[in-house]
Amino acid sequence: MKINSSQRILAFIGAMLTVATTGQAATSSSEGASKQPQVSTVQSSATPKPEEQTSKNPTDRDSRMAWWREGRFGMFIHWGLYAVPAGEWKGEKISGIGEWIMNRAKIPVKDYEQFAGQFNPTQFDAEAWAQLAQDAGMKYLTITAKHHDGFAMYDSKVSKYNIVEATPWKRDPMKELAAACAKRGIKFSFYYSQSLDWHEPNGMGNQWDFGPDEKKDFDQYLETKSLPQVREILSNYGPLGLIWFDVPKNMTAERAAKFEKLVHEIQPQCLVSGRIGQGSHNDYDSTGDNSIPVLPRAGDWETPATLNKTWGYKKDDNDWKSAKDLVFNLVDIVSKGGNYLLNVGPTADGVIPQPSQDSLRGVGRWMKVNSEAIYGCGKTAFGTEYGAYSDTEKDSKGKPKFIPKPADWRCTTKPGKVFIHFFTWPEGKFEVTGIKDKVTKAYLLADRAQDLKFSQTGDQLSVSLPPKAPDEVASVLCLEVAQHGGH
Ligand code: FHN
Repeated sequence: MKINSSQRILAFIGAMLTVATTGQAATSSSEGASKQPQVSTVQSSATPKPEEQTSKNPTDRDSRMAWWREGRFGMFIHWGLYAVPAGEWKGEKISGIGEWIMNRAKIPVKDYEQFAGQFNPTQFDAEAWAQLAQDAGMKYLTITAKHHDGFAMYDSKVSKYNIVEATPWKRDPMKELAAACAKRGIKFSFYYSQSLDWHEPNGMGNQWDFGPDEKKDFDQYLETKSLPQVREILSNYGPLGLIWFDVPKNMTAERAAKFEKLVHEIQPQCLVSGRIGQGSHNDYDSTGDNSIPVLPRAGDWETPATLNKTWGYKKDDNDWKSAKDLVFNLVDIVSKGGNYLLNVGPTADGVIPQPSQDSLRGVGRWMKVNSEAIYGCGKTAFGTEYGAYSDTEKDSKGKPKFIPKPADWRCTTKPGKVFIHFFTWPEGKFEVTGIKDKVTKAYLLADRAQDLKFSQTGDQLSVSLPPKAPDEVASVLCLEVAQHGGH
């Protein structure tokens, strides 16, 4: 196969690519989304293009976005009544992602409501959850205030269908979690499903109890539940990092603008995630679920991703990603200019499954040594490491096919430093072409005291490496450069 230089990857940087990544730890594109027949879950058409994003006052946006761009790594938590059935209804295993069980099994509202009476998470420990996020090196935490099932996981005065009024537990976990995050400098944030609400006659999505969505008074739903609940979560839990809206079915630009206005009226610093609705109302873009662009991408964006196959807890889903997979994904995403929002799905007892904890702590051990090459880092200084588009082969849509290279290494950058993350340890030396700046020093983050020999001729660099990789997950080479204009 031949790669035409005109189709070299840099020409494609910034393209809206949401094809699954090709590396060793690649996750399938929109694996959850594909199991949800009724709604489109990839919002690329509804989210602004990067140039639209930056058309808002850039200084203002830059200052609001600063913590998010610095953090790069966040915890997503899907926790709700769906953790009670945990993937099973009337003795049958229900396929698909756990938090969609009400929809997938067409459970009537009256039956689903019964799960509230069984939800008693006596083992919930806000400190332990926030500590896990901190141990993993995560800088923000986003938890479901209300998912599509319509159940508020906080003390809501707008709807009695909430964790304080409808469960035997009677506690508001969000107050405790907000405090535990604040204590650790983790930005606390809420997920809120603004459009789908299977509990309400005028919310989108429940056509088995309430008939076709087209016949519903959707604005009545927005005005009486969705907007008032968003007002509550913005008013009662201190400063929020962001609100993560999701699945903007029927969210016209006019409707989305109401949500954006409300957020900024109450908390001007709070960010708005990518899936709010049509028009330019968000601060950053969200890729499809578990979808990592194949190449670097312009603008601010984030990949939301699962640790197994589900978001909400499902007792039979044990397809856990390893710490090595997760580190690869984190590095891969940061090297392309994005953030990684990684999900845990606690049980109805209030426990984050042990395999999730183990993998996240594995990431944390790697971060202890190497986080300098993640926090505040930008895109690769190269671009050739990913592969390139073929000028002869076409994909199923007739577009040039992307031909990936083996995911041996990735690169992240920050002013004055270029980091090379090795997933396959090179024998003896690492050679690369395309380095723009003069390298002044080279060392491994795992052994900072030991300077490595290197030679540079123009944009070609060769660095001598020890025979054995210092870290079996990923070893990071730091190149200090005299000047770096790569990001
Ligand atoms: O339908 C939801 C799904 O349950 C989950 O919350 C994910 C997380 O990104 N978002 C939607 C699907 O894209």
